[in-house]
Amino acid sequence: MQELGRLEDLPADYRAALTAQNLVPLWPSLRAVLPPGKPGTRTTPTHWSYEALRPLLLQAGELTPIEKAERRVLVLANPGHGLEKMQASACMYLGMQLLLPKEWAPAHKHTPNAVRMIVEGSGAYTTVDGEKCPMSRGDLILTPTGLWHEHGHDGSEPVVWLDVLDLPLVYYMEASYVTEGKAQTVTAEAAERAYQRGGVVPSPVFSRTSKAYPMLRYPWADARAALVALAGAEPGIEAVQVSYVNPETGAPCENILGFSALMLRPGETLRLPARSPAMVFHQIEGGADVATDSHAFTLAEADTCCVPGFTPVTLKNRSADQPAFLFIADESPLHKKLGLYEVRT
Ligand code: 1HN
Repeated sequence: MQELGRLEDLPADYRAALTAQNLVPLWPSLRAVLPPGKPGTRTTPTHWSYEALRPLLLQAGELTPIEKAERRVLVLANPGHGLEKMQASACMYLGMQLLLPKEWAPAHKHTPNAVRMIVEGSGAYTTVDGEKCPMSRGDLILTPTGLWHEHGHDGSEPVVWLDVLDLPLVYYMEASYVTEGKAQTVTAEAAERAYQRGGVVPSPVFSRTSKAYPMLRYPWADARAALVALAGAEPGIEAVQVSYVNPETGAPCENILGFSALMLRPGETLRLPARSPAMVFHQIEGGADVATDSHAFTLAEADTCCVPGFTPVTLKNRSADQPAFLFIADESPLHKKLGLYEVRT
């Protein structure tokens, strides 16, 4: 590939004249913005240990009252982007949020899409668009763009969850903002029961729902049972994986980020090909080794890691006799919608 001219090759007065007119020569930067064969990536494979972060999160509970935090979160920031950018990858934000008994995180709505993966504790709930969603370990609760949400806690132990948002993308688009509101009136509880079984959906008076987000809570017990059933029904299947989808359309449950759950069978090693979107892995049950060509992590229960796009990943169940369960978030709906999605085998 032809080496291109550098900025320093240009006379200083010419460069100054360009700058004065808000002009920039492309050629000194062309290879950086358009590298050959594969994109450059700031996203560095990064591991966050729950055991290491948990005491710091609980300490935040002592140091900062909920009124002074609104959302008491420690952000899982990728050092490759710079910690202050609060990015796990180009388009994904991750945070561990703590809510203590009796606390209340007030209602708001915003343009970025969020999901919560519940990590520990019980008795907390989040109310989304009037639907009260109880939180327990492994549940996935959606807070899509524009829906009111607030969190409360009637239990007696700290509750922690992992927030996954498309905030870096929406912020970069200069489209990120919040609207504050007052406490919602609860209009539905456990509404996900309306979508209890795959293949049958509610059809009141023979018409299908037109709600953009018909299902907001995906209980872990159901996703886990689906994985175990899939493993039993399809013993030869390459990956025991289920996607969180809109039960009316089959499309990804949110517009920008994609979410799935994966079961590693006892002793299983699974090789994922390089794909264009970055990925996040969170260990729900068991333990797994995660390896790229440059990094290797061991995920203990409740640990989280991220891997950049265009990177093959090997996942290995650390147990020879128990399954391991992972929650996966990635940028694939966005890549697919934009026509940028690639798999390299
Ligand atoms: C947010 O609204 C929540 O509602 C958590 O719990 C984390 C991070 C950035 C922007 C909005 C929440 C968030 C957030």
